Amino acid sequence: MRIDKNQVAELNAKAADGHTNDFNYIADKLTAKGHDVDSLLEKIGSLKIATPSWALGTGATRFGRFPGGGEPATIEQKIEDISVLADLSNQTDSVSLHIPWDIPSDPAALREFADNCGIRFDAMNSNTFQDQSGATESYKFGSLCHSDANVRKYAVDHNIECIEIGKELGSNVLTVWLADGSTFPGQANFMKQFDNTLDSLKAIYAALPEDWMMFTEHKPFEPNFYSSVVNDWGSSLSLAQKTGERCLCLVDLGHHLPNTNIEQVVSRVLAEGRLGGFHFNDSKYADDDLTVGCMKPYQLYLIFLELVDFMEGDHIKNPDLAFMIDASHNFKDPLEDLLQSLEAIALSYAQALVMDRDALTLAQDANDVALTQEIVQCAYRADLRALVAESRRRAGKALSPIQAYREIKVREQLIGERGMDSQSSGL
Ligand code: PSV
Ligand code: MN
Repeated sequence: MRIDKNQVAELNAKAADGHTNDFNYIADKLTAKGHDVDSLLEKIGSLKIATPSWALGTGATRFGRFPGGGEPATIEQKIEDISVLADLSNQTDSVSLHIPWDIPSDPAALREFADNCGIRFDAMNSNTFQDQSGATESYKFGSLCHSDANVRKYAVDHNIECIEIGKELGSNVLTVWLADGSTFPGQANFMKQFDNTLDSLKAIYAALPEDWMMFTEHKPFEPNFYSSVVNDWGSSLSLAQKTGERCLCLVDLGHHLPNTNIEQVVSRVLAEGRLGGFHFNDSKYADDDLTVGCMKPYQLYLIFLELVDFMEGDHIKNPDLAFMIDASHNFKDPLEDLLQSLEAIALSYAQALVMDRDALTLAQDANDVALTQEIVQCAYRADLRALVAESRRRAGKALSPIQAYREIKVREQLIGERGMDSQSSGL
């Protein structure tokens, strides 16, 4: 299904008075503080976050799955769902495919289909953590790190296949997340696994087109419980630096041990010019894959403070960043959940944009610790929801995406079209 833009405009018109009051209030306050509100609106509107193809259906834990109906059963339907998000929220206009969960039979036709929906192809994600039916080698004991050269080659070839498909789709990034590691002490040799992984990454990199980037994504544990080959940002950075100039680090917010200072990780990797992008999600315990901003919105804001430092200045030399959501929707309607994530990201970005950087630098230089906290928290506590809503309204998107989604009865229509039992591939 596609959203009727007139319906969005009608809903916006109904909410116009209340919104205008809220927006004028915050716009006046920001203007009084010296901000150019139009430029803020433009920046917020141009922040685009890719939607993962594997998060449009109901996710699961290993204890169960509770589908809500109307799931997209084909890549085309997934792209249609993303166009619904794009019509309501304005923060997403691309899909990130996981191969082979979403292997297109005719990439050129799929590209045309997506183009007609206004959706582009973001990073390609390889999958060397599951054995597919008919596989001639097994990833049970690793992929790029494997002790057997045949398995390593098999995994390298799969990544090269992802690049080949991505070229046809107009993508220009390959994200490599490895489940490789060991579950018992002594099971594997850390150094050999790391060296094998590096050699394999170099082989993939050799097949990377000139205008492509490759991301390595770290994760401390799971599915392996004793060691992961790319366990943290240090290992990721080391691999990236040794692999080649266009190999960068991807930070998934859920892939850190409890209390890790992720914003500092971001700063360090940026300082090396090797930050590729993000997989946004939130968590209480580990890789919970919850809605962005539902648990630690302050952490998300602090991360955006580091990002805005880079995005607004020219003192940090790093390629442009690729933003993506990587979450699993077990209890909410996946599309509503994604709308909430998109909103949380836009809001954190807006808050980071209005933080008074000059005042903070002065307070930091004067070691006025109390004042630094006042300044950082002042922007975080400003209610910028009307600012983000206005940036959407100006782009013809919904003032209140979730409300519009419900009033338009998107899920009901999807269930009508696809039935209750249609199932999405992915997590
Ligand atoms: C692994 O936990 C991960 O974050 C990687 O990005 C995968 O590609 C994705 O989740 C989907 O399993
Ligand atoms: Mn991820």
